[in-house]
Amino acid sequence: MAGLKPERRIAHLDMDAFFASVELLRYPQLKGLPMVIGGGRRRETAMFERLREAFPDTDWGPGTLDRIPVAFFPRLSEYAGRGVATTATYAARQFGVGSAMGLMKAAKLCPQAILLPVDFDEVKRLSRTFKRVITEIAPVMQDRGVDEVYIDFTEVPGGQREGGRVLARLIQKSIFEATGLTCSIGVAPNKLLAKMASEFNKPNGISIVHAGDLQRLIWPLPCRKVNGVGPKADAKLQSFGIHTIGELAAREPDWLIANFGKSYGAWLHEVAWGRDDRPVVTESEPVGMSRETTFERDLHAVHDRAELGAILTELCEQVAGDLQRKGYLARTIGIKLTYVGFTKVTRDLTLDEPTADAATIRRAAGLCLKRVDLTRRLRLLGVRSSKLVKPGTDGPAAPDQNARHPKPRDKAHRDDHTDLLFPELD
Ligand code: DCP
Ligand code: MG
Repeated sequence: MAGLKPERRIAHLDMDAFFASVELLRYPQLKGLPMVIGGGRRRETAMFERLREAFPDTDWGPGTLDRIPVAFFPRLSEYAGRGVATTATYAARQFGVGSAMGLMKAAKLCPQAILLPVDFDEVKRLSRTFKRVITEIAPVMQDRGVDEVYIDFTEVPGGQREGGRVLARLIQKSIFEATGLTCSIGVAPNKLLAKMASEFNKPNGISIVHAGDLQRLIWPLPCRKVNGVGPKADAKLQSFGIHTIGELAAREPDWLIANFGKSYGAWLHEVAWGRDDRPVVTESEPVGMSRETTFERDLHAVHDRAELGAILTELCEQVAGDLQRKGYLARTIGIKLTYVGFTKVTRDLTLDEPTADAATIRRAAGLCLKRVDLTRRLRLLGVRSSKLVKPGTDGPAAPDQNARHPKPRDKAHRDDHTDLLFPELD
């Protein structure tokens, strides 16, 4: 079989109830109980005060966490405020509690659930640990956030056995040994299908998908399961009577393009047929370089024009410097704004020629700024370069994996206030 290319096997690994599982390592006596993670400051202080009162002879501290009686933990029913759940254990999910749900609403569904805040430091530490375990076994890994990664199994010794199941099992076992945490893994011909497959057997599951399984395993799923079909696109699909991926696959590409635009429509057709050739991009290849700054006081495009202009120029110079130092040119330049009230907007622009020149980046960033509302006060401004190329090579150094699939862009529109800020661009 020499010379034959091995079948592409891509895994998506996602930790199970990650933030909650991190707390269970510290408090193993809570295993199996409904627990919700969310809310503000750490509430364990109150718990320790009550413990010391009830058991003054015990030295309650970091070494005795696993001995705290369950009755002493804070409950969801005691919560008052506007916080939301970041996650819930599977026992709590049975009551209908889930991510992004208001804690007061969650309390109605499952008042007895234990409520703990997120320990970000611990979450980050364990995130680094499980990713290191993976790269020691399978080096081509792409970070997708704190609790998920893509892994290319194709060239890993044993990565093809049982469609990837053997390697997936080894990774699960190694992560569990190193951290005590469980995860779920989907292995498929590409990232798109792997991402869906990792959800099939949660928690602590492995799912293997082959190209021939499309009809049986993927087509019955709702369109929303496709990473890149958001609530808006889903609502529009539903309005056409398209509920499942199979129904999407049945539509003509021309019809999809006519109704969803050239790039998104074409993409919808491809994903419905399970097609996706995006590579797994490792950390060493940057997808973009960006700089941003949060202002010391909120700024206004008109009243603080000079200051904002100077900040933008400086950010562009920093991005240009980063690109030059690392030896890249960027084809796309974008900006990011956060308004007072935390609404965020981004705009980008693809250049005819890739660049690392500060003035060119500044001009492009200025054009992007013309496409946003500048009547509102700003908290943060950022400049991002992406679609990087190494000079002397044709292709992209790394396609922009962070950007979701192309979606219809907002129409550029003129805004007179930006002209005040960037008169030189006219
Ligand atoms: N998270 C968050 N806010 C959300 C969703 C998630 O802060 N709206 C955090 C908490 C999760 C972590 O990100 O623990 C990972 O998100 P997942 O969607 O993977 O959810 P879980 O890992 O908690 O659960 P699952 O077992 O379904 O993956
Ligand atoms: Mg998860």
